[in-house]
Amino acid sequence: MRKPLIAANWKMYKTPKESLAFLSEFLPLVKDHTSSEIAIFPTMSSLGYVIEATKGTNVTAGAQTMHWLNEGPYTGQTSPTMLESIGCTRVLLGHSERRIYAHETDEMVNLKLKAALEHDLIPVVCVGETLDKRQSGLTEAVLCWQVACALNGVKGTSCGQVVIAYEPVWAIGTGSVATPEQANEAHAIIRREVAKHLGLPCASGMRILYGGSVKPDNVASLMNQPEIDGALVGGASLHAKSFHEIICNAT
Ligand code: G2H
Repeated sequence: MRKPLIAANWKMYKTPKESLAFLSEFLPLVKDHTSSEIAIFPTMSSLGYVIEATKGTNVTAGAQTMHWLNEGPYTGQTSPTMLESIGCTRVLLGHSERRIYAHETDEMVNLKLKAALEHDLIPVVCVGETLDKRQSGLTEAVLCWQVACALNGVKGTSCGQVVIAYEPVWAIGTGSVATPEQANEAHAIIRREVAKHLGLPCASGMRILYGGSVKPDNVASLMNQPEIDGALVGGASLHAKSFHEIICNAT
């Protein structure tokens, strides 16, 4: 049985003060929630504050990206060791906005995934096709390629914590959500590919989240699909009430 994970990706929104204001409204709303795991990925400047404020609660926090090395002359980067040192337990990898604007490649995502596993950071690896690729009938090829690259050299024995997020690029922040059936089909493709690399037990235990214009009114139909194990929520996670509503409607 895969426990759902509902995660907020705050992208480049919220100062530390705004992040803490969100939490003071949000934490009481979800304090008795047990049917899914809840995670928040704030900006790097808010991460330490969010980790401190969520200690001892049912909400965990993670970074939106990281480098794969522990230290070095890489201006602007944060390492896995540094994340570990502030009590960070999760990291988002390969989000399409990182792939597009920071030129993150499949090879980098793979290095980051292996580094995350070495440091006991629970990775959420994002994959997804562009509209162009979908319209050219290449959705399956893109997803299998991205999953295969990300998992290259990862052992089935260390995959227990890996989460994958399917985020069709054409559905991100656009309001055009994938239909539940489209999403389910993509998740099934991803799970089959994971099984090829890491074995069936690992694939059937792995959580695959859907991301892309998730809202309080569409999350239930997505979560009703057998292959969908949670959601990665951007815009609708920025307000405590709507993120709480998503969490309630998801399970
Ligand atoms: C996809 C998603 C969160 P939004 O990027 O990762 O954002 O829900 O705003 O489409």
